[in-house]
Amino acid sequence: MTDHADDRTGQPSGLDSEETKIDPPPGFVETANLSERAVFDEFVTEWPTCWSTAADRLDWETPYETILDQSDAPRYRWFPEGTLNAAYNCVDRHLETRKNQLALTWIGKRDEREVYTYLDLYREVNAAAAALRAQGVSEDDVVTLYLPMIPQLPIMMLACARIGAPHNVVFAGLSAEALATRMSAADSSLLVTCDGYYRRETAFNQKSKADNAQLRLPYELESVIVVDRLGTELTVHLGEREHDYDKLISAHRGETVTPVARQSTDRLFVMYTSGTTGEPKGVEHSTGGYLSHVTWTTESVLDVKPEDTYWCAADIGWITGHSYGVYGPLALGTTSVLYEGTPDYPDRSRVWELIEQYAVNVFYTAPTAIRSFMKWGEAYPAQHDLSSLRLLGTVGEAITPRAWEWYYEHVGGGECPVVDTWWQTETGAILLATLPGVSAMKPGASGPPLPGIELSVIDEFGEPVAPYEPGYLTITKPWPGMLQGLREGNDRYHREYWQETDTGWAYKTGDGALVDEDGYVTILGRVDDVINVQAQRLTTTELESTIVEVDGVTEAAVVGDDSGLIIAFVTMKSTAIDELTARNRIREQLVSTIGSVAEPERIIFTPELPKTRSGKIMRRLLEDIACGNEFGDISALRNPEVVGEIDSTVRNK
Ligand code: 6R9
Repeated sequence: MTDHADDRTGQPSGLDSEETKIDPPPGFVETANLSERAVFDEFVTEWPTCWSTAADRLDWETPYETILDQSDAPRYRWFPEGTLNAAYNCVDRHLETRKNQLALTWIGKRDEREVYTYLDLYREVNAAAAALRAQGVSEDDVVTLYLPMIPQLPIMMLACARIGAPHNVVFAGLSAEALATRMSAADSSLLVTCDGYYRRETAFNQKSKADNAQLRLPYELESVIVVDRLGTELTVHLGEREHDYDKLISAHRGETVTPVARQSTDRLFVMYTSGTTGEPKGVEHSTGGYLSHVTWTTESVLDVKPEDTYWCAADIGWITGHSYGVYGPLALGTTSVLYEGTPDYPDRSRVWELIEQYAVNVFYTAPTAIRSFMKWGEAYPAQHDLSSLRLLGTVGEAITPRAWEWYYEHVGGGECPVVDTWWQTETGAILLATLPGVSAMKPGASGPPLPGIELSVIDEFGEPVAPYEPGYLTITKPWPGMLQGLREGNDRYHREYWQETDTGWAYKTGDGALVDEDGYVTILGRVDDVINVQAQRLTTTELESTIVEVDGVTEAAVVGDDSGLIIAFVTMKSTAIDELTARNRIREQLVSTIGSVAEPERIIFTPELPKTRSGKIMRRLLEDIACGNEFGDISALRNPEVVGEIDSTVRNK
């Protein structure tokens, strides 16, 4: 493999494309699910009919007639007349051919193991669906799931899908306040949570967070179901409308619930993500379009086959865990690995040990994890037999060529394609990636758009920019996995995402990007002020407004460094508390208001924040300081003298 001129900066390149193209390994192409280049042409000439390829991977209760209804654009409706049930597609339809195959392999934090065959999953999902019904849940009621990575989470998601109740999964690490906001915004009065969960040796109390959230809600919950995760028996206090999950499910074991036929455009779930204004947005996903797109990409981009053991390392509380940890693999009838632990516990070999032990074929993770693996060193993967691996995936942020190559060589042994998949909570499924059996890979650039996806990189006036010029990434044709709307309504949906152009509607991704002459896209990061921390999108507004609640703090600016960690720059009143106390209070405030993911790596006190003439904090400059980069143009600064001061404070620590 060639060297990269940009490796010293660690920035993704995508520029020296010719030298860095890597063809798919021939051994891989031979068995790839998709290896015909013609697929690109078909999707162009037969768009949107071509998308029936994806929809036809599902079992429909009522067949669809129309592929795409554009009459109310940009509210697009995919496969509108069709009806189907997502749980039926992920569970029931596999019973005939593979009821004894493993659907889920769960590895708990304390090395517990649990496996579910498709038949086991069928029984559990039915019992859970019957239990939800008995709790009064009807079609279209939103059920909130506030659970860590335990089997009850996918079981409950599928149980909701079975009865047509959209789920609203809230990442278990988020705070009581975050849970309450997401529940009330979704108008959800049913909660499934657990007593607590382990992080390393420590047990965390989840139920008390759920209790606190309830106190903040403007209404009373109809029912709370509590999973016992900590002990052999549930010991937390249960209120009047609170139920022990095990007892509840046991009472319904053996019952079957007919899967509810849902309209293709009916909501399968809602998922909250950060918005530009700091208010979370409730992204709603459809049943038919979403599941079609997710299933097709799991097959053609991640190359998952029914007989595979596949491990998506993302938390289910994130969209990646929904699409590629639960729905995609189960719709294909494969074995999905669910891992509750962290990659360095009990030691730094953990991931490689599990891949070897379970003979994992396809592994999908995020650059932040790959960077940790690199830091720990190649000796760890080298100690394990990773020959079962066939394909590696990455998602969540840009991967540098150096990290890409490390993953390719030291994990994939130079024989597994690496797919750098770009997509968003809103897109539901992958939009940009190389097709591993067809296209060459370019380390540092995500792929070209998938067949059927069209994009345009534009300037601030909406004009397309030249190749290699940075601009705003927009998607110019609808796609089946696209969000169906926002809980906050049509106006916000329009405002946040859509722009009318001469050729129709363009979806604004909020990412900066550049495209090379082969159509490969290099993502340059968010254009709004959102930080990706541990795969959670947090807005700078949300973090900063929390910090300034601490007594004595006057102003705060928050950036992500090049490892995706939060660095907070804070100014204090001169007469205020000492720095150590302030530091502790800021940390406490962030953790209690937003959750442990919001804990900053560093808090830097500075007399002033760098501001533009219009008074906007120059976060990009702070980011450069935090990452140790060269500063760009600082001529727009009102107070350039603070730059050197902040920079030396950062470097002296
Ligand atoms: C799936 C997911 C979306 C944002 C997105 C972009 C960043 C995701 C990426 C990537 C560069 C990739 N992002 N994949 N950036 N290369 N392969 O991550 O959803 O949590 O909604 O985040 O993540 O900035 O706009 P979500």
